[in-house]
Amino acid sequence: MSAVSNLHPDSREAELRAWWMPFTHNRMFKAAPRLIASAKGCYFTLADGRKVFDCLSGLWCSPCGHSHPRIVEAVKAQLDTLDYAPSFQMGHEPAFRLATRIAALAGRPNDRVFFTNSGSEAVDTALKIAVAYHRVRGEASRTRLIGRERGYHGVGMGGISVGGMVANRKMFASMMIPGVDHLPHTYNPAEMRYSRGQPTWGAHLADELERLVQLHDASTIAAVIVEPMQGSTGVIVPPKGYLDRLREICTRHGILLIFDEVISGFGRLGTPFAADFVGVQPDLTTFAKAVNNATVPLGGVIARDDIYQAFMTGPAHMIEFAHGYTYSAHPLAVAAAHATMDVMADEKLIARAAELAPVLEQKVHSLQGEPHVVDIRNLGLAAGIDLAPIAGQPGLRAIKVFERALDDGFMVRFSGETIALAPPFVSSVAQVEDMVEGVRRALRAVPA
Ligand code: PXG
Repeated sequence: MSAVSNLHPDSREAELRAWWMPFTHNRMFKAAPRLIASAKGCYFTLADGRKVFDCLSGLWCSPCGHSHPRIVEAVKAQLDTLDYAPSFQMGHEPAFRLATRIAALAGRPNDRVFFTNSGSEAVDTALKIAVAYHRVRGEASRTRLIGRERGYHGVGMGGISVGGMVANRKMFASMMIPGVDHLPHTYNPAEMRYSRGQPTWGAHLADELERLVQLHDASTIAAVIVEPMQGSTGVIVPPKGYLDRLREICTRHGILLIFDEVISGFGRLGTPFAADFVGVQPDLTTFAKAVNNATVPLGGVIARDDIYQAFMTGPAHMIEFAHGYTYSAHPLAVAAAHATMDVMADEKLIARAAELAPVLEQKVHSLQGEPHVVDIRNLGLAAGIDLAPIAGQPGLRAIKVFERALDDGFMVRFSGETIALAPPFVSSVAQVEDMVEGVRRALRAVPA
């Protein structure tokens, strides 16, 4: 693919040299850079002036569309009032109000919210809350954490320990948290290929948790963490009844259940949280991304009130939980979150995601039978399309489809051999349909 760049070829190498880019093939990128110049609504404008449709809402994080005027205005106004406020031993009113709003949106008005700056920090915070919670209650032996194969929980040391993406883990084996187990992932193509929404097969895989309890004893296990819908690994949809069964086993054994809702939180499934979609409440919920349309980094953890209360012992002048970040509840991030929640409420964007979900489902499954396609999955306003690899060159097929689609005006996301789609909630029906047609053209254009 031709580069998308306004840099002069003679100076390009020097200009791109210093930034070691995240989760990017740096050499391939810098040889043919793809630069974004600006964004508005559902479109990015590339450095060469072309507009491309944002098929993944940024990285799952900008459901209201880019530079929404109300969010931009709120952040600008905040800058003129309070650019920064320390959150250790001091506080600012909008942050308290935001915590109240988030707990209310989650349908857990008595619960508590701890702010971080990213999903990775939210995950590590939730794991720390879980382990510390058992300790403050006098069950210090509960330290074991259970994640899931193919899980993505960010890149902190806790997150990669409970995560299940081998490429993110293998270099750091020596640094992993000891005492972590993994549940099997729930993807079984023979049983669920081309399922629409939640597959009916697979609830029994939750019983693997019971097996781990029998192996280690419940008195050693602090928490289980799962993404209700696995996003990064390629939109793996929870089988019907699976999360209910995890909940039941956790409750029976006093194990905390953590839902990592960094992707699914704030409307992606057409409900405020995935917990609402599946009708299963976790004890701790992580969130980030869409909470403030990704305008300023923000994440956090929602904790059951009694988890918070368990920490509130000892002398009142003692810090109950020795944890937090310089930028926890940063005023700009908080202002962006209030504006985002206002926009979502006033424009009924979560309901809009629910309305668009069947449009995406119908359309994306029409790709069955197109070249290279070996499976299609969907839930809410998200879909994953698995491609057959090019022999001996894993991952390259999806890159080729990505490049073709970008040339054609659609910025899709590829991860491994999966194309992921999660358009902004403000997309029109026609835009969702055009996006899938763009993928179809890209699939047909990539040689066998
Ligand atoms: N938990 C989950 C479930 C996530 O999806 C994180 C934690 C980490 O969040 P931060 O803010 O630290 O990146 C994530 C992040 C993709 C993609 O293309 C997904 C993520 C990030 C970047 C790309 O699927 N998820």
